[in-house]
Amino acid sequence: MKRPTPAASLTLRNETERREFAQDVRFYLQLNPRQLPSRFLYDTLGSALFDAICHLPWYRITRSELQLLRDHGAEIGHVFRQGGRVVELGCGNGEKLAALLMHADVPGVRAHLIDLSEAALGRSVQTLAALQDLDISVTTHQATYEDGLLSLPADDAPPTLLAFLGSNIGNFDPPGAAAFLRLMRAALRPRDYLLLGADLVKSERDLLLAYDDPLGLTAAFDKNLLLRLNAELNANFHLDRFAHRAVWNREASRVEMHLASLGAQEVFIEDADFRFTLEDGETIWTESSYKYEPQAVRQLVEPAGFVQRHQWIDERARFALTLFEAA
Ligand code: AVI
Repeated sequence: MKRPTPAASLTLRNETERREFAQDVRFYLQLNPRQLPSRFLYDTLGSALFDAICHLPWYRITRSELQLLRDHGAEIGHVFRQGGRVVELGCGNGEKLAALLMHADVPGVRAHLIDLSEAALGRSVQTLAALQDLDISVTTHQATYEDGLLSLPADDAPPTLLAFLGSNIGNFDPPGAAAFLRLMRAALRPRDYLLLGADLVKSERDLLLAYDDPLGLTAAFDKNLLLRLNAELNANFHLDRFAHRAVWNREASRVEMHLASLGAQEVFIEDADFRFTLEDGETIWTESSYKYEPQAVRQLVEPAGFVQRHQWIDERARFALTLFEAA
C-alpha cells in the first residue's frame, strides 16, 4: 500500500488539508496493527494536554532538559563566539530557548522559531520578549519542520545552532529518525551545530508512570485523538469504550501508547468513508516514544554527518542533551 503524504498535525486550515487528514486516517487504520500517527495528537486541546503533562511529577523530560540548559547554557553559548543564529524546531512556549539564551551570554543573537502552531509561536515570542536585556531578534516560521528549515535566510552569518529538544526525535521510528537527521544536516553548513534532547532508557516502572500517569492526563491526551476524529471527520468513536494503555517494548526500546477496544465494536468515520470493526482488546497504536542509551544517541546521529562534541546527562531523570557539530 502506498503511504500517503502526511497532512498537517494541528488545526486543519482548509478543505485540502481535511481531505488529506481523512485519507491518512483511513490508510493508517487499515494497517495491521491498526495505528494513527502521533502527530495527530496535537490539535488545540491535545497541545494543551501535552503542556499539562510536562508539569506532571512522573513526566520529567521537560524539567530535566530545562535544568540541563540552565546548567550548561554557558558552555553551549561558546558556539556563538563570532555571532550566529539559533533555530528551534517545535518551540512550544519558548521557555527552553529562553533558558538557553539566558545562560548562554549571547546578546544580539538571531533566533528563528519553526512551528506549525501559531499559538506556540506567539507564546514563544512573548517569552523571548521578556528577556529584554539580551536584545534577541526573533523571526517566526509557521511551517512544517521541513519547510521551515528550507525557508531560513541563506545569508545569515554562521554558525547556526539548530535545537531539536524535548526528545521529539524519540517519536520517529529509527529509519524516520535517520532520515530526519539527514534533513537537518542538509539545512546546516560545516561547523554549524545540532543540540539534541533525548530521553534515556530507565526503569520500566518509571517509564510506565510517565506514559500512564495516575492523574489520567496522558490517557486524556491519547483519547482526545478519538474526540478529534469525531469532531473533524464525523466519526462515531465512543470514548468510554476505549482504554489508554502504555507498553514498554524492551526489544525495540520504546514506550508505545495504544487505545484498546473495550469489547467488540464497529466504528464509522463518515468523512473518510471508512467503516471497521475492532475485536475485544484490539488496539489502535497511537505513539512510539523511543528511549536511548547515551552512546545510542551518538550512533543514531553521527551517520547523518555530525560529530559529537559534548553530552550532558541528568542521571536522576535519565535524560541527555547532546551537542553535535556538522562535519
Ligand atoms: C512530544 N513527545 C516527545 C512526547 C513523548 O514523550 O514522546 C509526547 C508524549 N506522549 C505521551 N506523553 C508525552
